[in-house]
Amino acid sequence: MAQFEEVSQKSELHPKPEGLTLQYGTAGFRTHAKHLDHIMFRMGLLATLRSKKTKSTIGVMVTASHNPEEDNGVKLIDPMGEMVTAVWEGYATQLANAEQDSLLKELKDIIEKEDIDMSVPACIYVGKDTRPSSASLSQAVLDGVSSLGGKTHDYGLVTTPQLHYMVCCCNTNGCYGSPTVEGYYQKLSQAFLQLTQNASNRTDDQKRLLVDGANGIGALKMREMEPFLRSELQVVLSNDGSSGKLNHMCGADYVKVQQKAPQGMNMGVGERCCSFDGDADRIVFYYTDSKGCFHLLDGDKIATLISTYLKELLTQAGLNLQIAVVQTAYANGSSTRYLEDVMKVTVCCTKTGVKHLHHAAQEYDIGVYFEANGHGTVLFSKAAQKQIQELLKDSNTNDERKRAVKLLESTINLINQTVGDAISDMLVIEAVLAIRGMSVQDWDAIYTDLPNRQLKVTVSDRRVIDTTDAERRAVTPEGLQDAIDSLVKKYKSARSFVRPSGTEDVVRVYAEADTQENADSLAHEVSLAVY
Ligand code: NG1
Ligand code: ZN
Repeated sequence: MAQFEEVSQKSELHPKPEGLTLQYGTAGFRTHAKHLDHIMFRMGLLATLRSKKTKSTIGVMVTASHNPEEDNGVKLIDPMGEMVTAVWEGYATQLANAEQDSLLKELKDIIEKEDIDMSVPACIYVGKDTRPSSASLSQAVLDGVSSLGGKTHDYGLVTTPQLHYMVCCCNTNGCYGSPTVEGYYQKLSQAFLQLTQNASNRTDDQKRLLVDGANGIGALKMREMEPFLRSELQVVLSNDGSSGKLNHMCGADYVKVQQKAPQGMNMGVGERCCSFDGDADRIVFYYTDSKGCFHLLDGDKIATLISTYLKELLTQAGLNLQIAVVQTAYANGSSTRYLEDVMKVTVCCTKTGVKHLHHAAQEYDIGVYFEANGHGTVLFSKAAQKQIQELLKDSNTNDERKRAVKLLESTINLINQTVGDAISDMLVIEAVLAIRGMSVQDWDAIYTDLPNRQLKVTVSDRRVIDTTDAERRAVTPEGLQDAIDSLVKKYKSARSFVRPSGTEDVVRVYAEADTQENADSLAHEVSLAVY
């Protein structure tokens, strides 16, 4: 068949280094960019099959998020903007690891297993981040798609969540918005401007936000979006990519893990600051107090602020909808306690990786999910959105209720429900703080984080560690969990767990305790037990 002939020919231009095996991990394939050309071509092929199978547009994003600039990666985006299913992750690994001479066999195997009608047209949206390797790697994706006769739309430089948004817009016939970067800016900025109209007398100081763009795509897109915000948000951008290296001593991951401010940002005392990661799907906030002490407001604090705000609006609107917050094992113990005991919201814990949180959040009327590292969003069920719309149209709704329902509607429009989105989350937080008249210090004071520490340990084979209970307990190797348990017992308010990373060749160690010294030494002792 001609379609496979072209695959054969073109795949020779994107050869797989013999013996190299890679896995579709927590966020797709991710490794040094030099190993990825054949993976990109093959993901172009797989996305085409997925598009034919689902009769929908599929996205392919070329990025390695918070990883160093030398790395790169790729992930597929399913029709509604979500991650692909576990079965298709398996196909991705199968196709990626096929030696050159068995590529067609594996491809046909997937077509057969999924009973794919190859005459169905395919359409693939492609996006990339600002890494030097992204241009040629995304070209390899385009080659893969065209060799199977699929159509492509190359969005070029976009944030990961922008591409998720485009895919969702396309597959919902524009109901979610218009599938252009401008459409994205318009939808979000209109919602933001509507929300901030409800915050009277904001001073210029309150409108000012320092943004660390991680020297990546988020900085570029923030610049593009600024005019749409009509000075209601005055962004002071640093690490904008003009001189520094991507994610180097800056960005959300650096700030969260190091628990310190990024380099290159000129922070005044008490000023509200935030950092994006390399593909702008994560955000953390922070400030420095008058004693020079650094305060981090991470994904847990973001989830708490947003769920408090939504809960209040639901009460004002008289809507009986269930809110739940979805976290992972990395959530600070204080946040979980606050959410459960004070706010009385349902909290559930899933494995690391947004696909797990996303699925759990879909179970509720309103599911707020955030990883502690700042990756997250809010999902509103169809039924919840319908109730909100109906109440808006109901002429019997009084003014106070109407105001709350309108705020809910604009908040829904401001949130990128397809995936965590640094730009959208930033605007939501700014709007909530403005509406509630809160400073970053007020927000920080909602609860006090337990001191914590995250460490990485390099071992010969991280996969010997297997976990259970949403990764909070190690099942293998034997004796490891007992060792952790007895170390934890030595400290007050302590908790610790280990798990193999899905994006790096390391084991991650997490510990929290009553003091920073104790959290540090517990993390250190547990990492020795991992060797
Ligand atoms: P791994 O490397 O599996 O821990 C990291 C983050 C995840 C998620 C993915 C994808 C931590 C502890 N882990 O996964 O939360 O964001 O990267 O980017 O932050
Ligand atoms: Zn990211």
